[in-house]
Amino acid sequence: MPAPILEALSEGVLIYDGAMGTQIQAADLKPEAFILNAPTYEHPRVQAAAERLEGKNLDGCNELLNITRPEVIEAIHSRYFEAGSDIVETNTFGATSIVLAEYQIEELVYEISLEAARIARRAADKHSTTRKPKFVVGALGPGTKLVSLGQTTWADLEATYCDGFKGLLEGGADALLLETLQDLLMVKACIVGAQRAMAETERKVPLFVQVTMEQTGTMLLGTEMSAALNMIEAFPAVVAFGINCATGPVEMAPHVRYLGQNSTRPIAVQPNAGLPIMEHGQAKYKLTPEDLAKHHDTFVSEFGVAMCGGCCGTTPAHIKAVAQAVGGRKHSADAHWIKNRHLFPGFDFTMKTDEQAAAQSLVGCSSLYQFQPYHQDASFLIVGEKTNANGSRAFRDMLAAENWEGLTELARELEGEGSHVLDVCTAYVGRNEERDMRILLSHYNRHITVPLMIDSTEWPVIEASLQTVAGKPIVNSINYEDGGGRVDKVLSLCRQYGAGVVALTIDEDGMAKSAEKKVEIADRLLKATREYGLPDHDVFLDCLTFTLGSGDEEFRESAHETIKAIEEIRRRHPRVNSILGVSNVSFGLKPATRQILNSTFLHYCLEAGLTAAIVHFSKIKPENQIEPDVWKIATDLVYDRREFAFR
Ligand code: THG
Repeated sequence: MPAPILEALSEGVLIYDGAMGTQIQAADLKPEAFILNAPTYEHPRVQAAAERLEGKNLDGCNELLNITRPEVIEAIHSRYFEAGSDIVETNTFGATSIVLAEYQIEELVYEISLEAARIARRAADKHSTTRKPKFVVGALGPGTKLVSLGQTTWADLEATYCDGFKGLLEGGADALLLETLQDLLMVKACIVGAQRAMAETERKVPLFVQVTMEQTGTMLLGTEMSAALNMIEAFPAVVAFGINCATGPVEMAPHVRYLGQNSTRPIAVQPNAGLPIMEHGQAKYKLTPEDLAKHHDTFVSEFGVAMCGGCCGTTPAHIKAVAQAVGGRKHSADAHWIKNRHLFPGFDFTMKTDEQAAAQSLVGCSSLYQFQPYHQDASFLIVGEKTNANGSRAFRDMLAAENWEGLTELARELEGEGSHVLDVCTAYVGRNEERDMRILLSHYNRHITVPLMIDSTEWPVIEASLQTVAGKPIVNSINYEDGGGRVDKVLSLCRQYGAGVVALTIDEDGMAKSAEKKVEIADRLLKATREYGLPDHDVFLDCLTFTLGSGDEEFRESAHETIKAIEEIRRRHPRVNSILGVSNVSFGLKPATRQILNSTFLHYCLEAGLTAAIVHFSKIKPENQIEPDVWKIATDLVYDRREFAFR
């Protein structure tokens, strides 16, 4: 059974409310409203805070009004319902410990959220009819600190958003909303916090996410909409996605169009009443109700927007106009999410069939800044190999010296050479891999624009890494060496934090040598990734290759076996990606020889259907830059044709 709010959403366009802050100001409250004073509060922690604060005025803390002036907040919700809102947001924009600490009441997150949800619930129940139910969305804002800039931590965010959402859930919210979000790393921490709140309260409701696009056309830290959407779609719990605040509908239009063309989830849009105009030192919002309604009309009919509302400067009059224009309208048939709706009955995104995954327009990964498609026209997904403690002396030396700036510079160089993704590994004997990953990735998160591949076999390192990089990374890697325990652990991390995964053809007997064995393990790995609901396109099968440089008789066929396996896997699982650490093929040979063998081997792997490769890209040469006789020798070596002599 889909949640009631989703059932209503499936019928047609739903109307959100407008601004809360301006309505509170208009209520012309006396200073006492911002003082916790009565010793009669239901909650012991609120009573204790009242005593401790000794009548201190917490002017500006609108969330406090949920405790001190519930009737004022309820009246505002009621005015929005009367204007035509189907949904109101709880008065909890700043109900997190980070914001409430500014008023020395950081311990009241839960109580404030609980009361806020109860207030909105009362208003919703009073205005509901069987034909037209009204809904409460428990909404938390971004707070005042940016985790990607190190101003707060993942753990603090996850904990306080979990707390706030628990109050909202227990107070009766029909759905949860994260709104006005500015930092993709924060988005992830808050989504994880929301899911924890649902698990701990045993109340599962839909989760909605809305980001804020600044006038510059990106999120505050420079994130493009494509990166935000790509990351969000990796979280099955997020049922609707959209934007609110910062600008009016005119400035939002390009983003709304983008979502209409690319989002598989219903779209929500809550613009400000235009850009603010300063008058006597005060921001004034001038967009009229009729104009807001006109823009929403376009958004709904042309871009398939499913939930319409307003943010700063919008009033019940705005909502009334919007509700009259688009309330209950059937969804436009052209929107991407509508075209694919049959794939998501009840808007349930939890298990992805391959068909559902194929509906996704944004197949790829992302950084804090950018979306990176896995499929590169006329090329392959180039994964830079040098940001690896085992793969580069320069990297290792700088890691040992804790030269984070130098390590960042090295990553920038790889980016400049054309790498689409960087493989990052800090596993180095005698050092703390997890600590090094945390520090390094917090630098890369901010300063590197391409997405990252987290190269580690230890799940605690992987989890710490997933809590440090924004966007949607790729985890490198899983295998069946230990029989499957680690596969399960790491796949559940990929699902929880939203990541793609590299899967190696290694099992209890070690690294697969023959093509048959590689294909067999690949099938087993794919069975697991599908069980965890990872779409096929987020899986990179790695058929692995041994070095041809040892001269060992046993390994002469190994490159050819790898090529055959790549071909067969491509045939069997066309949507799955494949990847190789190409340089492994030439370990032990001289640098000049390695370049040639790596280039030749990569060439044949790509012909066989390889879609991604971990390489030192500037050292890869195309066939036409290698002497034909040298190319032939390298080819003979790759395919183990025995007439050559190779030194
Ligand atoms: N599959 C997956 N991940 C992988 C590998 C793989 N990660 C690690 C590795 N293999 C791929 N990365 C590298 C990185 C560097 C080298 C080889 C593979 C390399 N480095 C030079 C050397 O060791 O001689 C060092 C050069 C220098 O010091 O600068 O060859 O197969 N999924």
